[in-house]
Amino acid sequence: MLQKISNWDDTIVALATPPGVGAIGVIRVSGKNAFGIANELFASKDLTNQKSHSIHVGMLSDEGLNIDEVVVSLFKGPKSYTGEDVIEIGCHGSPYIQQQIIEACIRRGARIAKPGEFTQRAFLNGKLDLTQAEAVADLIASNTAASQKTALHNIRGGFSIVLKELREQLIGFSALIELELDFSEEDVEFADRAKFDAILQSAQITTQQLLESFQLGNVIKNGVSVAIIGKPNAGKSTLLNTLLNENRAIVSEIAGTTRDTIEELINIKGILFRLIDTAGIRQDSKDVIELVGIEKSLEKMKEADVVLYIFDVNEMNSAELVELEKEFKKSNKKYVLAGNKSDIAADGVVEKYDSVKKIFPISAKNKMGIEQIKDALFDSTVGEIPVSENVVVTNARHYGALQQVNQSLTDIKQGLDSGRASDLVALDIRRCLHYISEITGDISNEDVLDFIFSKFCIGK
Ligand SMILES: Nc1nc2c(ncn2[C@@H]2O[C@H](COP(=O)(O)OP(=O)(O)OP(=O)(O)O)[C@@H](O)[C@H]2O)c(=O)[nH]1
Ligand SMILES: [Mg+2]
Repeated sequence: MLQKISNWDDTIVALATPPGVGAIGVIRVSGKNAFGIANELFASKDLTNQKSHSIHVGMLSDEGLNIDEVVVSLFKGPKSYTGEDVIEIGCHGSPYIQQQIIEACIRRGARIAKPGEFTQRAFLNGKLDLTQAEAVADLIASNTAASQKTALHNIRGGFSIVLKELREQLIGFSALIELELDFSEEDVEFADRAKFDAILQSAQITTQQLLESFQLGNVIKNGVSVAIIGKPNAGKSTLLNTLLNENRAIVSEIAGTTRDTIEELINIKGILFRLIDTAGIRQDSKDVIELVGIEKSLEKMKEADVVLYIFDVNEMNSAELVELEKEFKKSNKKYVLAGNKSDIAADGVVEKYDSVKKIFPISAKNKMGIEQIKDALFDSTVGEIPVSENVVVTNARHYGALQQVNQSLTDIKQGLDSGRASDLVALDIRRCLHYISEITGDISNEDVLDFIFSKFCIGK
């Protein structure tokens, strides 16, 4: 494991809670001198004599001046988050008090932590592997039940365990091949090729399942983007407001009301959907601003994971609907068709479309058919992704490395099938192991690590 840290002897300090006024704030100190620094500021008792994992209430003061009454928690390394001695000072939630405490720590030799440095130290001290460390960032960023669940699973090493098994299989495999190489002069075959095949197959299945899970992982982490598209006055903004349950967008009977796109989030069955209300698309506009808006609508439609196409049932005709569907199919776009203003539709109007295409009759204004629209959005996107009960890959870096693992496995398999020399097969196995190690961080360069941890917030 990589063991390089710029200032290993440093003691770092940072506010671990969000900046600003709150009921309490927590300041974290980690490093060789954490206990010494805290002790100098804490007059009530000698903190260096206390048991690990204990908490102490008392006055924190600096150069004779009281700063705040605080709760100090002690964690002696290696049984701490970073693996070093860690002190957490719980103070009152005034930014002024927090600043004074941080400054007092700095005067006694600590320095401000870089973003993610606490977790980086935890990684470098072997407390977490890289996938677990990255899961810490994901957990902090989680905003739905699903993203919380996957991040927690990965912090507990869910993904690492699968990778470890894969690695062990390949190492066993590699050992046999290397052994064969050592005795190549004697033309012996130690490795049982049938067993090899079975191991390879199982490794390939695992890798492919992980790769497939990324589709779900991506949706869990980044949500689904939905472009609400339609002609002017179809009711796009009304539908956005109804889905959000608030008057977010301006609605009017004037065609061309929405000019700029509006984006808002809703949670459907634990997944975030990003709704994008757009300018109504029409061919004959002469208004320069509206034309820019229409251009934007088309762009959003292209980028979106799914298009929610809304039309006025009283103005649509079957031929147009057929044409529309063709367009979506041609561009391979997922879509949901909503026939709006069904509240003022004449009898039989809605039914007439059913022979053409499945549409969802709704009334955005009267909140009718809205649950069906939500279900349709979910089913057409998340619903089509195979649900994995196992580990879900949510990280693009992991996905990239897994693709390389998969490619190496294919190369190994081809090598074995075509009777390629064992030393060449051994090379492919090593390449495969290399990519697995890259995911867990057993092999990484410093730039990659700095990049990963710099995405954390300070204090984590
Ligand atoms: N009767 C009825 N009227 C509706 C319904 N939905 C929207 N409207 C009306 O249709 C008009 C246009 O609604 P908007 O939501 O502004 O339409 P839009 O598609 O956003 O229009 P642009 O922004 O101009 O492209 C408004 O007067 C709404 O009140 C509905 O379900 N039933
Ligand atoms: Mg609008």
